[in-house]
Amino acid sequence: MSDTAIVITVAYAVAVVIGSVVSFAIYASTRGRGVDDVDTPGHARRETAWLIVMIVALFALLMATIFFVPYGETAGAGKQIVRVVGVQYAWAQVEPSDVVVDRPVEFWLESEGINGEPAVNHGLGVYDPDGTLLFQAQVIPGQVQKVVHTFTEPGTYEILCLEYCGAKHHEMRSFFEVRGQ
Ligand SMILES: [Cu+2]
Repeated sequence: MSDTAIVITVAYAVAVVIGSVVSFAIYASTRGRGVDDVDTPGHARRETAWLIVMIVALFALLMATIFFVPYGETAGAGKQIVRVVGVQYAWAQVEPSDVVVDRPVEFWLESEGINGEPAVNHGLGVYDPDGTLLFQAQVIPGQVQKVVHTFTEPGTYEILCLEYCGAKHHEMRSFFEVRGQ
């Protein structure tokens, strides 16, 4: 089992336990009570307190994690830059078409319109020589999307389009080489 699968399984199990406990607590607290017995002002105060707790907790979670999102990331010094341009229907440019292992690669992704066709959304999907998807990123007209990846194995890697972009979407197939140091 991969680390990701373990994390997801544990998180899901914890969520199920918490959900069950909360559901049971709600059920138990309402059993055998009439409408007139409900302490409405008390509930309103608790609801407000809970709202404040949730806002503070979610804001703390946002601040603790937002700086770790992979998009817009720069690969730092010694990086290799590969410019990729998606058109209907090809990866018109993948330059340079070879990189070396163990040094971060910063992909600069752009979408362009050619031959009177509009620039449209594409999805860059990079596959290793065994055909396993390594990562993906949206390619969006009018902006340069950046995504960083460090390759560890030499070989021929494949780029496919993962966003349906029109009739010949399936023809968007390109390759690049990852060389040893
Ligand atoms: Cu496509």
